[in-house]
Amino acid sequence: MLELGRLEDLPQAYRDQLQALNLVPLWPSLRSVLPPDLPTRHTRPIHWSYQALRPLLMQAGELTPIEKAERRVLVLANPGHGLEKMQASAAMYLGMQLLLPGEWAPCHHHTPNALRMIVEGEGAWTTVDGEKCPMRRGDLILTPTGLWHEHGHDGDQPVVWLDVLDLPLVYFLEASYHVEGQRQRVAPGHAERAYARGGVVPTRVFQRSRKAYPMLRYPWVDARAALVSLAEDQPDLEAVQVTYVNPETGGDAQNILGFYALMLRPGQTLRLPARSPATVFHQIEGESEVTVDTTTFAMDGADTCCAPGFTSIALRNRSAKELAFLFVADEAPLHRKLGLYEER
Ligand code: GTQ
Repeated sequence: MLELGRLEDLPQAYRDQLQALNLVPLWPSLRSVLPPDLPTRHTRPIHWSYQALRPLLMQAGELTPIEKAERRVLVLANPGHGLEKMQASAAMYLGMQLLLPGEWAPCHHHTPNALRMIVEGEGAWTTVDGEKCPMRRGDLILTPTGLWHEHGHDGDQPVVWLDVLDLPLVYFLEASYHVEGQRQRVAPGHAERAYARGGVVPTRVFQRSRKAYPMLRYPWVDARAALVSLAEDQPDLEAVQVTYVNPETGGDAQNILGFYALMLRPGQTLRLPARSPATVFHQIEGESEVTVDTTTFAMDGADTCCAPGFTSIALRNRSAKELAFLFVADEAPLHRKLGLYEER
């Protein structure tokens, strides 16, 4: 490879003249923006233990009333990006949100796409675009870009969920903002019922009534049953995995991030190819182990970890008897749309 000139090789007077005109020589920085063969990744393999963070989240409930927080969230920040950047990866933001009985997180919409993966508690709901979505463990609720959403809680125990947003990307694009609104009027209907059977979808006479995001809640009972059926139907299938899709198009549920549920048979190890997008894993049921290159994380219930892109990943079910279920989020839809997606 060519040895490129350094900034210090240039006369100071020349450098000063460049700076005064807002000009920068490329060659001293060329290798850092276009490194050989492998991109520079600030994302580090990081694990967040739910058992460790839960008491701090509950303490936030005592320290900060919902009126002073709007959204009471502890952000799962990747130190590789700097904690203050609140990024799990280049495009993914993760947060653990707490809502206490009787609380209400007011209605708003924003440009980043959000998703909730419910961690614990009963009786909470998110109303998205007028549809009241009950929140139960493992349920996935979409709040896509621009759709009104608010969270409420009629139960008697704290409710916690994992927020996954494409906020870092949208912020980087200088396109991130929110709009405050009024409490929504709830419309009848639960789209997950209308779309509960794969292969048959509601057919409208007037196509113009079609919604960009027809299904907003993906109940865990259905995703889990799909995984168990898939494993039974194909005993030799290695990757027992389903993708959360838009049931009208068959494409990814959201535009930027991809969402999947994965089942590991008792004792199973599953090796994934190194891929360009970063990936997040969240333990829904059972106990597993996630190895990212040479780093291994023990994943207990509700633990979350992330893997940078271009790393090889191995998933192992630590139990010889029980099934293990992981929720997976990645940046693959974004990489595909941009033509950057790679597997090695
Ligand atoms: O629940 O609407 O974690 O607006 C960050 C920003 C959650 C939310 C977050 C948000 C929300």
